[in-house]
Amino acid sequence: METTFSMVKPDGVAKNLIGEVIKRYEAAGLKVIGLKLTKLTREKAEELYSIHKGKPFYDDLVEFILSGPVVPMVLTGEYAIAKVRDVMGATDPKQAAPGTIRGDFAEEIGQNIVHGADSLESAKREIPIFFSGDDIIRARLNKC
Ligand code: IDP
Ligand code: MG
Repeated sequence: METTFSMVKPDGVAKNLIGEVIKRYEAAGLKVIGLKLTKLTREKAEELYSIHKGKPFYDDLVEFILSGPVVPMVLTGEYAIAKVRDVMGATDPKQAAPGTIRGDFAEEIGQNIVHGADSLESAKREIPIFFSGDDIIRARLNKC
């Protein structure tokens, strides 16, 4: 079992795709154990994307993620990290296969509907930016 982090980005929320994203994760066998609708602070946006600092698209990325509400979530299940990445599809929607979230709903790389941790290390770093231990433990206690 693995635990990972994903987030519906502002374009996904604006396009009413919150349910669609969650539906696809659940259909892939993943369990949602943490979930909220929130707006990022600049500090948290910069923390989430700190690994991209200095890249040409960094400023646009931070501005975009601050442009509207987001839906961060914690997911658990077998091979959760790889499953989330598979369900999301390739970073660039033009390369993303049909049947993936990005392949089906995104048009451009800067606005690609979802974020997903790319490794266990990333998940461990990203989850605490959005959720306290209590948020997730409470969900587990409820036998989610
Ligand atoms: P990922 O979201 O598939 O993990 P990353 O390489 O971690 O992709 O990049 C983070 C986000 O930055 C992407 O989801 C995408 O929105 C944006 N991004 C990545 N590469 C580019 C680029 O070359 N131009 C513009 N935006 C990019
Ligand atoms: Mg990434």
